[in-house]
Amino acid sequence: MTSAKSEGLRLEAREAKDSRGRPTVEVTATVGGVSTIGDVPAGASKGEDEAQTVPVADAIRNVHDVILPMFKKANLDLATYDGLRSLENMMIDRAGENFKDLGANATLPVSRALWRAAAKLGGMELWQYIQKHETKLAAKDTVHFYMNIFNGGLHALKKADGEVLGKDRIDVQEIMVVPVSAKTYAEQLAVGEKIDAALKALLLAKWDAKAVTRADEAGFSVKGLGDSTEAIGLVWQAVENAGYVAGRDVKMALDVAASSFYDAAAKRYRFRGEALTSEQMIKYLVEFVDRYSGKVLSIEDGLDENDWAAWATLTAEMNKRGVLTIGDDLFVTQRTRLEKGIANRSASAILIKVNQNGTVGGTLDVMKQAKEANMRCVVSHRSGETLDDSIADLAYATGALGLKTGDPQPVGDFPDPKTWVRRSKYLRMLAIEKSLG
Ligand code: 2PG
Ligand code: MG
Repeated sequence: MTSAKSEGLRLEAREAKDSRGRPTVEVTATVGGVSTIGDVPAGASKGEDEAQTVPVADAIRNVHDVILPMFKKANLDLATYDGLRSLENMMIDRAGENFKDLGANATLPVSRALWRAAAKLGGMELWQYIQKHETKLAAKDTVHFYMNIFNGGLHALKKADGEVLGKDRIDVQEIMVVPVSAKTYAEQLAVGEKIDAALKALLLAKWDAKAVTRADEAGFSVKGLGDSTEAIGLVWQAVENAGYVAGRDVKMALDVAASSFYDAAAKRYRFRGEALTSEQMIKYLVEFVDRYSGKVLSIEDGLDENDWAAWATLTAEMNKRGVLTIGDDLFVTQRTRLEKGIANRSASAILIKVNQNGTVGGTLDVMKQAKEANMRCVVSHRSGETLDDSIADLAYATGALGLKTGDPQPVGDFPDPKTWVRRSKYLRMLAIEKSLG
């Protein structure tokens, strides 16, 4: 076998486009006779403490002029787990405070490509490689698909057209269906597709076809339907029309993305045309959960990312009702914010996004930290995605509670596989399942 020492590593970075057509970074790594690709997605509703990015041209330059020479000089063996992790750590140290110097859009594509390369060098799939080396995280639990079929918030709002949240588009960013009685991943995907089709029929029966579109994460949005409560009702109706029993076969999950409509100066949530206090926002969520008792699985970012005290209250209320609270903007997949959240009992679960963290290894470390604190993990895409499907491997290897990666993108509506930035991750889960017989 050719040596996998980083002295002989090649890294080629270039500009690529994400699903919103915005420039992003893609890296090819070549080492020890294998060649792999890694890239980086982008969010629209971002937490303020996410790992920072730099302009794409700077990120590309940082890969070629800073990261690669550093790796060559270190001359570590990528065929060993230590080698991989040491190289990643060097990159983290060099990246500066919260990745501001190198940019997470330089470090993450490199990290992803290296993890894939290391797995390949060991003759393994990425999920197998993670399980082998991260024994504390390895688990066999069923991963639930968090399929976002009704889009709102910043993922649906057309600001340039003067649209207003709560009037033209719903405030809640994501209404997700989670098939809980399906026995296989293939079945989970099929359930999601059926509900997607049922929702489409429902919406087209009520609204003009021109008003019914698909938003950033491929789920539906309706121009002029601004009431989140009404949209939630329609999704339940679609679940039923598709032939499923709410609560038994399918549960609902929301990503409220409350930071995106929180007015920090006034300390009010601009929600459904009103200005709500934290207590009133909690009340809305508690009433929602009570109204659909036994049918709601989790609520993500129900409150603003810095409304720490209210988060603890919300989580206590939801714990009583068996509903998980998930911190996304709250934790930004970072150790220090998660530490604070664990100490304050702010949430019962964490959303995991590799680009919020900056590296794959760093992300796994945060997942370990969450697991040790008995918190669940939901591995997530970003609203601006690529075809990179490695988050499925991450979810599978760790037996995460969920894989949140948008609408199932039924083939009838999405005939071109190049558009399958959401579907490709679900398909990766099916492929893993199939490979295991
Ligand atoms: C979220 C994500 C993904 P964005 O808020 O959870 O659904 O959206 O990537 O825009 O932050
Ligand atoms: Mg979120």
